[in-house]
Parts: sequence; structure tokens; C-alpha cells
Amino acid sequence: MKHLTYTLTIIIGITFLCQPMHAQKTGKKYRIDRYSSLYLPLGKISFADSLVSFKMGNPAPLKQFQDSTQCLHEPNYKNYQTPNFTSIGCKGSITVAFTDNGFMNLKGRDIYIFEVGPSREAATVEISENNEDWISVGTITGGKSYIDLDDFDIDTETVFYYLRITDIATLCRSKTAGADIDAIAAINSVIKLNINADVLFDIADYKVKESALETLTELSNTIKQVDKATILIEGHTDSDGDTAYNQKLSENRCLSVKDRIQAILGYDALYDYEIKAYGESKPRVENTSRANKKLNRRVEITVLPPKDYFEGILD
Ligand SMILES: [Ca+2]
Ligand SMILES: [Ca+2]
Ligand SMILES: [Ca+2]
Repeated sequence: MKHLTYTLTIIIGITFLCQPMHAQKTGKKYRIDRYSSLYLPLGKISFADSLVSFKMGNPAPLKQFQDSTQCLHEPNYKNYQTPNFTSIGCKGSITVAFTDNGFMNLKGRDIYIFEVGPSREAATVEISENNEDWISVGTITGGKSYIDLDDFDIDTETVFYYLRITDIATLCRSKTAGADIDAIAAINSVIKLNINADVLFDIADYKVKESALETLTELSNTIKQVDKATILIEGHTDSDGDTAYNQKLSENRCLSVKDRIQAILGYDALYDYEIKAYGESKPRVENTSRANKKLNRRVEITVLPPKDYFEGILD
């Protein structure tokens, strides 16, 4: 009996040691069909969050399949009788917004549309950063619901927040006329946060002001929605002062922000940090007025999928 207790203690001890300090919880797998699933590195925030507009197609689907909110948030398709999806009607069009995340063209596939039902209807997809300028990013059908923004020469810096799906009339006579959308996922989901430098620093200084602590704590709470990610910190100045000085200042400011955020989030958390200092080289607007200069003095923080996620994607 004594021997058994001893063995058990050893097993429990080893099991405890093998557990990582923080097991990642955010990244999540979603079933696509019987054979495949989709992994979203930033988990459930990655889905479209709200409806912007819905132009019902003609012919329209039956009433119960017209609920435009059914294409939002995580997928929940059960079967074709349960209206957990939005049928957009023949040539119908639906525009959705991402509000707690954006998406970008990063390595690998960037978007996945959960189109459901027995008949797979084709639809075109467009994306926008501002709900005004739209870029066409191809067509989805049941068999090809992935979109890699690289195929459409999308840059790797713009964060997009809007997506529109338009049915192209492959099947118009049906109870569920038009494309049937269960969910819309950003695979390369990001959280982008922009802070005015005046909130964080005194003029020409790179030490974070005590009064900025509240802002940084709030910002860290937003970051905490995901528990494993790369946190990219980018620093920009206005054009006052010389170029080399501004470069150094933005670099020091990035480091200060990183130190503060890391202290708040915890040194043992599963975040990697990356810093890019731009000095005055990437103004948002022309440095022609006091107001414009203020806009250019900024720190941009982007929460990206973690490095090991990208390392696992084959080129
Ligand atoms: Ca979302
Ligand atoms: Ca891509
Ligand atoms: Ca749904």
C-alpha cells in the first residue's frame, strides 16, 4: 500500500511538471465537414460581428431562411431544416462588419466562408477597410470557400473591417434561394489599436507618463481577449526635429510601451513582442498643420496570430 502511494505521488508529480504554465485556450478548431476542420489562431473573435446591410435577392428564400443575423459569429449549422444560416436570395447581397477584430493579408489563407446546405451556390466576395472603397477578391462555391488575399495582390499592411457577399444566380428556384451563409471567418484575424503619442509621452520624452497607465491597462485588457499572439508595436513621430533624432525617439518609445504592456500582461504570458520604429518616415497625413502633426505622432499596436501558427503553414 505504501509502495502504491509513492508511485501515485511520482505520477502526479510528473503530470504536473509536463503541463505548460499556461495552456493556450484562444486558438480554436471548427468543423467544416466530415473530413476537415478549420483552425483559427485567434479563436472566436475572428468571425464577422454585425450586419451592415442586406439586399434580399429575387426570387427570395422562404421567410424562415431570411434572418440576416444567422451569418454572424461562430458557425452553428445543424441541418438544412434548421435556419441557423442566412439565405441571401437570387442575386442578393449581404454586407457585414468585423468589430472586435479586423483581418489582413498575411501568410496562408486569410478568409473562410461557411457556405452550407445541399446545393452549393456561387457568390462573389468583396472586402473594404472603410465600407466605402471595395476590392473584389474572387468567387466562392461550396468546394472553394477559402480566400487567400495574396491571389488578389492585397498589400500586407491594410487592416480590413468589412466584407460583402453577392449571389451570382446559380440556383434561383429553391426554398433557400441564393448562397446560404452560416458564418464568415477571418483566418488571419488581427486586433489593431492606435494611441496618440501625446497621451503616452511628454514632448521629446520616451518615458511613459504615469497618467497613461490607465490607457495602457485598458489596451491590455483588449489584448487579453486572445491569450497567445504576436504583439507588434510600431512607433511614429511628426516631422519636427531631425530625421535621425526622430528615428531614435520612436525606437525608445516603442521599447517603453513594450515594457509597460509586458509588465501588465505578465512576463510568463504566451505573447511574443515585435518592435518597428519608423520615426517620421511613415506619416499618416502631411505634416502641414499642428492638427496633422498630432495625428502623425502615434503608437500603433497590432495583435497578430502567433509565430508558431505561421511556421506551421507550408509555402
Ligand atoms: Ca469578430
Ligand atoms: Ca494570405
Ligand atoms: Ca449561423
